[in-house]
Amino acid sequence: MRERLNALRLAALEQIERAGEPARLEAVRIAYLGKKGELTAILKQMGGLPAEERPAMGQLANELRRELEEALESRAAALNAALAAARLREETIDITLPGREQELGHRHPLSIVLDEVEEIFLGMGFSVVTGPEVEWDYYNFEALNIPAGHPARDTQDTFYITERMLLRTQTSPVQMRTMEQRKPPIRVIAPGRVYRSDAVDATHSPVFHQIEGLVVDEGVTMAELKGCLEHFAKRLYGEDTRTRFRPHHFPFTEPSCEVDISCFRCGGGGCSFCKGEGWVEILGAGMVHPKVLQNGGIDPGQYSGFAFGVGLERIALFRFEIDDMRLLYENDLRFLKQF
Ligand code: 2U9
Repeated sequence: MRERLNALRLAALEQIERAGEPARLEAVRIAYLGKKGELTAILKQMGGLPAEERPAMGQLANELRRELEEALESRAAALNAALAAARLREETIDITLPGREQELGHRHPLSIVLDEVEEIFLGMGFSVVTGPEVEWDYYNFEALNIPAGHPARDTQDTFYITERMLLRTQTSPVQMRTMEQRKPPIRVIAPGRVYRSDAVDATHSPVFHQIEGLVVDEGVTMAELKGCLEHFAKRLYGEDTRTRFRPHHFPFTEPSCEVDISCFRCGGGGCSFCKGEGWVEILGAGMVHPKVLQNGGIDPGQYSGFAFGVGLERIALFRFEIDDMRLLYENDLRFLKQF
């Protein structure tokens, strides 16, 4: 029995030392010390020994069990330490590496100009209103004094969805809806995307942005229109900017005008930008047509109003002296980073 115990000791210690992972080590423990393990089996045979040999063999077997338990424990500790060291090595962070630079984005030139324009009108007591881009023919045309057969309704100019539904060609339907919903005094601006069936070139795009304004109250005259838009032009282009109101025609306003400002490039002396004129056009405006007030549920006998429309792209091109509208839509970062 002494030889069997010795042979078992050598074999077990070697297997413990060779076990390269905790699961393998546990298998070795079960093979020797488990309920059906080899050492357990020997201990069970102890009863068959002559009585005088039993105490010495019993002591030997118990010492071997303790030795194997200790060997298993120290091997387990060594394996766990090696695993922990490997994980530490794997998860090491090199804090001496240079950091990755976070690029900070910024606003698009159109958003910059939109914010500026909104700020100017908010300062004059206007509030911002918005509405749907898919509109009824009624709000986009009919209510605005543009009846069936009017050239603006041509499918060459307008994207129709059905016979009665379209992509709005101006933000005016938002003001139409505002008049239906609110009583005067009304003082609103309506910024947003509008759609026209145009081919893309340096000054045209099938999608562009407008800001329209509407003021309705008792006793509103052309003088208020002029004062308001003069203030707007000076705030946007500088206090030295002069304005010029030229007669014009729009179906929804009467009288109507176009507003020019003194050229911001040459100060009005004439240059290639203003084609020698000294003036550049920035917006259209007029006194709201009585029929349009009526369509909005407002009595033109009691109230009057003025309205205006600004093309946001045009303002942005002037403001940043850009000569091609396509640059605003191409999302070329080399261009956009300049603002
Ligand atoms: C209501 C009544 C009147 C809005 C107006 C203009 C003049 C105008 C153009 C500017 C450049 C469009 O983007 S553009 O091509 N707009 O000249 N817009 S008056 O008049 C309204 C609007 C709504 C209820």
